[in-house]
Amino acid sequence: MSPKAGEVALVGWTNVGKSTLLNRLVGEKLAAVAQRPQTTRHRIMGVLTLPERGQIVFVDTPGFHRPRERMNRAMVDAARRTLTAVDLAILVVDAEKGAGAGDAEVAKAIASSGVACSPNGSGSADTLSTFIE
Ligand SMILES: Nc1nc2c(ncn2[C@@H]2O[C@H](COP(=O)(O)OP(=O)(O)OP(=O)(O)O)[C@@H](O)[C@H]2O)c(=O)[nH]1
Ligand SMILES: [Mg+2]
Repeated sequence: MSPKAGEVALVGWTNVGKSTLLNRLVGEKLAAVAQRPQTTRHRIMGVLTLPERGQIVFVDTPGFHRPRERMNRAMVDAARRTLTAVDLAILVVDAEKGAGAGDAEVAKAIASSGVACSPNGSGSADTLSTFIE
């Protein structure tokens, strides 16, 4: 099989651990991680090379939240736009808090973008509905 490449977006509500996951996946501290929400303001890419198999470009995105300022609207828009430009979206959810209304909002955005989705990196696209209901 020839090597392949694909883009995978890490999307989710703010402060759920998307940037922490990006750093873990690529094994480098690329994205800033902080206790406060809205830490990531732009898309950040990290490349994972799997010898003989291909490359995965992970795209860390600003967290979804209820934007009040113009800059915050731009952050959420950047996350939404990313959904239209990748091969797969991973819906990142805070496992300690469990899924809530914010995660449902993100799940709806993913569903309406039409991109294939993997909630927390596992399961199939039809499990997205479990976050929305
Ligand atoms: N307990 C625990 N804390 C975590 C985990 N992953 C991330 N955190 C913490 O959660 C906080 C937010 O992590 P980030 O990775 O910055 O979250 P984010 O989703 O990128 O946040 P925004 O960019 O602001 O949307 C930080 O204090 C992290 O150390 C985890 O798996 N377990
Ligand atoms: Mg972040």
